Amino acid sequence: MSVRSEPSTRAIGAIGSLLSGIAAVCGSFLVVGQSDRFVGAAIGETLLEWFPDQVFAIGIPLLGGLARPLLLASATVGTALALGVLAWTAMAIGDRTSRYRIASAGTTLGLQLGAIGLVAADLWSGLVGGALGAIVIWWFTRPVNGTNTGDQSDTNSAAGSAWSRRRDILGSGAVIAGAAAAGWLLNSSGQSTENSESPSARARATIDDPVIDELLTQAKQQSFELSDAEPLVSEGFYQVDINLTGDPTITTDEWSLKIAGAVDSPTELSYKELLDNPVEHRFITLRCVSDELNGRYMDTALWTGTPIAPILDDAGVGDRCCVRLAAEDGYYHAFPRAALESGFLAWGMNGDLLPRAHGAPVRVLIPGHWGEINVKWLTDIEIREEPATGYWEERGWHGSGPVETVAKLHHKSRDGDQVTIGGHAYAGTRGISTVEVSTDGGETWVDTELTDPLPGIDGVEQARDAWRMWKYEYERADEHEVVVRAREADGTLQAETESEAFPSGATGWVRGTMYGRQG
Ligand SMILES: Nc1nc2c(c(=O)[nH]1)N[C@H]1C(S)=C(S)[C@@H](COP(=O)(O)O)O[C@H]1N2
Ligand SMILES: [Mo]
Repeated sequence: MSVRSEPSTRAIGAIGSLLSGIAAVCGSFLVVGQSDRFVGAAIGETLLEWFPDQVFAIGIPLLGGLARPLLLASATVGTALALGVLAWTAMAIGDRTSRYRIASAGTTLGLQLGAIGLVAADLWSGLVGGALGAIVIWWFTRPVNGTNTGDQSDTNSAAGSAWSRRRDILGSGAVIAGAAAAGWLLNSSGQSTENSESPSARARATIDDPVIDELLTQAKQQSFELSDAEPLVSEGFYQVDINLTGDPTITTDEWSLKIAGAVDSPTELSYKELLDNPVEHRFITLRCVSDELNGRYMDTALWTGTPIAPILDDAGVGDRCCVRLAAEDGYYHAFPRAALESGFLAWGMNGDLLPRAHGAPVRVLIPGHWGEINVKWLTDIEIREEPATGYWEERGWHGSGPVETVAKLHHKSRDGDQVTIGGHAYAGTRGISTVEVSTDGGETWVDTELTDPLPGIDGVEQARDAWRMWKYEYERADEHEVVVRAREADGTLQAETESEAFPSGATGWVRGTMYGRQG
């Protein structure tokens, strides 16, 4: 007697194949945990490859830090559904044969193993996933009306059938929960052993230098206190990178920087050797090219590291035109060598060792350029005779040049008629001289109050590549429009023409509505 003779075969088949798909995903998770060999993550990575603009230019500004977990979750759910469809197909194929259960379960195993194995490029991930998916199908293809219902067979075949299905569902649930729990346990213990050796665990490991404390204290004192704007040293530095399932973990012992390509003497520098170079602390602002005009993908930190130029000189890079940087996470970027010459190799951030999220153990910082060329987890510098393309350039962005000038309007508050507005202004190495505000829709403009420039190296010179804060206080009762614009050090006005962040960075003047006294 086949399952076909049951009244709700379709429903049972649907439930069974759905559970099979979920079990297969959990099986994959059981083996490889939350890594890039987990089938849900592999699909997520593929989606990211296919729709980078939707994810990075729309998703991240809209959803912030939730964008990537949501992408991973929906890719995982989608994968479970797709693997369920494969199991459903397998049941249909199996149905036409005499050895129904073996055929359906076997086909499920084959299809799911193949799909997971190919997508996640991992045999064991596929094998365990497919096996759990097949077990579920094995249960759901059990004939329940005949003599095969085992100890549950009774005179009332309908009741026996119902109980039997309930048992299948409970069994599948147990398989799913067991695999998920085991995967989670194995995964989290695996992570913690990794972390115990990683820079982030030794972490909060402070860099012992009183100069850092002085500089941070000074930045704090100089900051305007605006509740909706970061102080001069950001408390929550933004994070943008291509990694869906976790950032690279490289220990300082494992790490080295290779300088190769068109150089006189290819060099490999260990972490210890790098730290033997002269140490500097620099305030540097980073801004992502995908940052919206008034977005929050712009932040400042006090970075500890060493200038890169002497290191390049030692390797003998001559006057080659171009460089390509590569990182542990597979990210790469290419740009003119001249820009790299002014760069900085950072291993510290705000007095701590560089956090994992920001590129531990070492990242590069290129003054005045968009965030994307500030390669994190840097491992390779290739000096080239010819230009190359970068990860984002291959996906349509133009973010390897200098930043656009911007004045943001992040803070708006009112106390009766007393209005306070403020934010940050940044123009890369061109520097900011003034920020102007109009409260009449652009008719008339007034200068705002600016924070002193952050100190530069040696505590004298001002930081060349850091933002300033602006603030304007005035009296006004009604709702009105505010427009803000910055001037660079040489007086050049921030561009008024409006353009979207994609592909080469947002431009225009930030406008906002200041609410009136009655709300
Ligand atoms: N290795 C690596 N470096 C990277 C990226 C990345 O995905 N991988 N993203 C870049 C982008 S687009 C930006 S805006 C900055 C962000 O640096 P943050 O995360 O420290 O703010 O890092 C850049 N460096
Ligand atoms: Mo970016």
